[in-house]
Amino acid sequence: MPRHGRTVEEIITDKRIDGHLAPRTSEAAIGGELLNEAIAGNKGSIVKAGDILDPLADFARSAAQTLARNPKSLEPRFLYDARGSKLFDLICEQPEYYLTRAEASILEDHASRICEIVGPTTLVELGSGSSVKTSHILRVFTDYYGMTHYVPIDISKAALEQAYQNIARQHEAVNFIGINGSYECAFPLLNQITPVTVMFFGSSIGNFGEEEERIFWTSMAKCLTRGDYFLLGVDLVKDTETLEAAYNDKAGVTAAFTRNLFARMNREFSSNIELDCVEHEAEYCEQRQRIEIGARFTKRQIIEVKPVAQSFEISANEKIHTEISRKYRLDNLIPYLSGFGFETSLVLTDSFKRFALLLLRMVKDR
Ligand code: AVJ
Repeated sequence: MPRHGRTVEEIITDKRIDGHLAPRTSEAAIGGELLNEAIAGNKGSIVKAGDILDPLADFARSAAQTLARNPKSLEPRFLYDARGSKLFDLICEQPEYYLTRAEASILEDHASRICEIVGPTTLVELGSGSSVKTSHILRVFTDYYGMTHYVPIDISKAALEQAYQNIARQHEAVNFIGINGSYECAFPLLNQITPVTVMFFGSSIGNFGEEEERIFWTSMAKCLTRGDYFLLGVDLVKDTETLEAAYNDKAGVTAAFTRNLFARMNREFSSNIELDCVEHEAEYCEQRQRIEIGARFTKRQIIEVKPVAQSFEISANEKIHTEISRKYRLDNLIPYLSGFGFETSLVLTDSFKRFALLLLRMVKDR
C-alpha cells in the first residue's frame, strides 16, 4: 500500500456522537495508529498531541531557555493560553487591526473559486484558534462536496473546544478532528493524508524568523503530495503608521495580550512579576520588514520560574521580546515559495491591497 494516498476516512472510522456537543478528548502522540486509536468511532474529537502532554514543563523549560539569552525573549506560542486566545480574538475585532477583516473579505469573495480548484479534500488548519474565519470556507466545501473532514490544530485546548462548539453546531456535514498541539504536530499527520489542503491564515507565518520559516516550508514540502494545496494568508508591507496602529490599538487590547504572558507566568510559575511595570511595545522595523513586539520593564524585576527552580533578573528599561510579525512583498514571496515546490495558483488581495491570500499547489513529488 502506498504511504500516501490514504484519506482521513481510511485512517479514522467516522461515526457520530448523537445528541450532544461534547468532543471526545484523548491523549496521544499524533501519527498513524495512535491517531486511529485515539479517535476511532467518533464524530468530533480533540486529540492531545505528544509534545504538550505536560504543558507546564514545556512552558517552564522554554521560558528558562529564552530568558537566559541576550536579548531576552519568550516564545510567542505561549501567548495563547485560554485567556490569551480570548484576547487575540478581541484584537481581531479592533478597528486598527485590519488583518482579520481583510482576510475574511478575501475568503468570502473567493471561497467558491478556491473550492472548485482544490476539489474534494481534507482541510487541515494550522493555528485555527476559534475557527471563525474557517466557518465560511467549510460551508462552501460541504455545499460542493458533502461530508468534509476538518482537522484544526491549535496550541490552546480551550480555543479548540470553543471551535468545536461553533463548527459542530453550524455544520452537520463537517467531521471535526481537533489536534491540541503545536504546528509540528501537522507533519506526521500530513504524511498520511492526501488529497489535503493546509490552511494557514492570519499571517501567522509572520511569527517565524527567517530560519524557522525555511525549516517550516522544507518540512511542509516533504510531507505534501504532488497536487495537494496550501492556502496561505500573509500581511503585506505597507506604511509604518498603519502597521504600528494595528499593534498598538487605542483600547489597549494588544497591550493586555502581551501583558497576559507575564500574568500567565505569575499564575503558572508563581513568578512574582509586578504587572504594573510591564509595558507593551510594538514597533515597525522597516529594514527587516517586521513588527517587533515585546514588554518593556519600567522597574527592575526578578522573574521566578519555579518549576525549573531558576530566576532571572530584568533591569529597569530592559525589553523582553515576545513576537515578531513579518510583513511580505508578493514579488519576493512567490519565487521564494516556488523554491520549495509550491506553484502559486491564485493570488488574491483585498480591495485596499493590505493583505493577500495565496493558493499554492505542491508540484514536486515527495
Ligand atoms: C497571530 C501572529 C498573526 O502577528 O498579527 C497580533 C499576532 N500579536 N497582535 C500578528 C498578534 C499582536 C498576530 N498573528
